[in-house]
Amino acid sequence: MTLKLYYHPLSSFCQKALIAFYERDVPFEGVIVDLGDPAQRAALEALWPIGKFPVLGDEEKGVTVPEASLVVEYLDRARPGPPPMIPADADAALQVRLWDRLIDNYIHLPMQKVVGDSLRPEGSKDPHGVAEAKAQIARSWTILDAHLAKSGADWAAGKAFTLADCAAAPALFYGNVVRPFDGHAQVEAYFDRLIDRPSFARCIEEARPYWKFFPLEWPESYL
Ligand SMILES: N[C@@H](CCC(=O)N[C@@H](CS)C(=O)NCC(=O)O)C(=O)O
Repeated sequence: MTLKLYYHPLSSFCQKALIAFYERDVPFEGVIVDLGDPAQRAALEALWPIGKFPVLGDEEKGVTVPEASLVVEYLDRARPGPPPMIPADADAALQVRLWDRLIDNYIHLPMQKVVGDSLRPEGSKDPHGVAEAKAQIARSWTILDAHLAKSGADWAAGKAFTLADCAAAPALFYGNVVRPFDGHAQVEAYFDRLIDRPSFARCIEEARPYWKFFPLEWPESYL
C-alpha cells in the first residue's frame, strides 16, 4: 500500500477526498491527524507548510499532494478506473471543475468562516463577516437550485457522479447547518441523493463519533 491520506473524519475537505477513495474502493493507509496536538500539527506542516488537510502521500512515487480537488484528480490518474471523477472529455471536465470551484468558494469556504467564527473568543468575533458568509451561502442555494432545475440531471455537473459531487456532499452537509436550504426543493432533493450515496454515507458514519467536537448544534434531521 503506497497511498497515505493524512486527514480527520470530521473535516469537510477531508470528506471530499475520502468520497473519491470510497467511490472506487481505492486502498489507502489513513493517518488521522489531531490538529490540537502540536506534534501532529508540526508533522502535517512538515509535509505541507500550509498545515491544512487532506494531504495525500504517494510513497512509491515520492509525491505529496495537498488540496482536496488535487487529491481527487491525482487519484483519477494514479488509480484509474470507473467511475472517473473528472471526465476525459475536456468540455465536460471544465463543467466539473467549474462546479467544484463554485461549491468550494461560495459554499464551503463561507461555511468554514461561520464555523470558525463560532470558535473565536468573545471580543474577537466578526459578526459582519459571518452575515456576509451566510448571505453568500443563501445566494449559492438559489444558484444551485436553478442550475439543478435547468439541467434536470441527478448530479452537480451532469449525469455522472464527479469531483463536483465530492465537493458538494460535505459542503451541503455542513452548509445546511449554518444556513439551512430553506425550501430550495432541487437542493434538498440533491442533498438526499448525496447522503444516500454509499461513499458519502460512509463518511458521515465515520465522522459521527467526532460530532461532539463540532461547535454548532446539529439539525434534528441529522440525529
Ligand atoms: N483549500 C484546502 C482547504 C482545506 C481545509 O481548509 N482543511 C481544513 C479542515 S476542513 C483544515 O485543515 N483546517 C485546519 C486549520 O486551518 O488549521 C482544500 O481544498 O483541501
